[in-house]
Amino acid sequence: MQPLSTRQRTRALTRDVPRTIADCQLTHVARAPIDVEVARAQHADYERALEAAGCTVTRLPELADHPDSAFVEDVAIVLDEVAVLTRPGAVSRRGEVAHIAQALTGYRPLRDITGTATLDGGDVLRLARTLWVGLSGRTNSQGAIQLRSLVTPFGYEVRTVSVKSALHLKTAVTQIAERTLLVNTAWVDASLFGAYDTIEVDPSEPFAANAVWVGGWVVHSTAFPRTQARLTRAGIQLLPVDASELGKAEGGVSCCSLLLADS
Ligand code: CIR
Repeated sequence: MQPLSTRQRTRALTRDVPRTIADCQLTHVARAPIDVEVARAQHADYERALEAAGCTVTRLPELADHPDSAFVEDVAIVLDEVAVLTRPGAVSRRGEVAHIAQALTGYRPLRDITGTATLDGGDVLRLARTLWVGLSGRTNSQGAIQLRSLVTPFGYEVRTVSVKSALHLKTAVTQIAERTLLVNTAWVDASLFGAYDTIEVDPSEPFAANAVWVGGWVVHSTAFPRTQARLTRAGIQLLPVDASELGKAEGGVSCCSLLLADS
């Protein structure tokens, strides 16, 4: 791992957990009571893990009218050259977009997904200059087509992948090292990512494929010890966090931040 001083800084945008989080969208998870204070404490630990990985964390203010607003990953795709504001598949989440636009102004030029296209950031996995877009219950093919037209001028390729049984593509696969992906092969066809090595989640931990790779570290939920043992054996440096309370809102670790390479 490079020493911190020679690495490019990464800014992580997070948003305070709203007091209304119990009213969140749920698709594959049964509703259970959520303790807002516990969720906030875990969210703060997550921010500390990002800082330990070398990020500068900027926490955006609470949006009490938007129960899912801590899941900032879904409302923008931030690249070095541009930020694409999404049009979330869940109607209840569309009001979050104007707020993230405000937060991103000044960091990147902004573009929009419009019309009947839908796109959730959790469905966009960037691997080098390729954006893999999961076609899911939240993201439609028009969303992928619009994203392609917005990012092609910057030299990105957009490829689509079908997502089965998972909320988002990044529920099923995330990058955990330069050439390595963490994947649940029951939910996504890993052979598509041929050039990458893969580590499969432990079969008893289907939700374990979601991780944040930043600064040479992997932030990953302690709910998945068997998968973490696999990662440790593979030499992956983990920053484990308890994300169980936000997990009740169907949030993984990646969805709680937007990472921006600071220039
Ligand atoms: C939702 O259903 O939209 C939220 N309750 C959870 C969003 C999780 N986002 C993500 O994994 N990227």
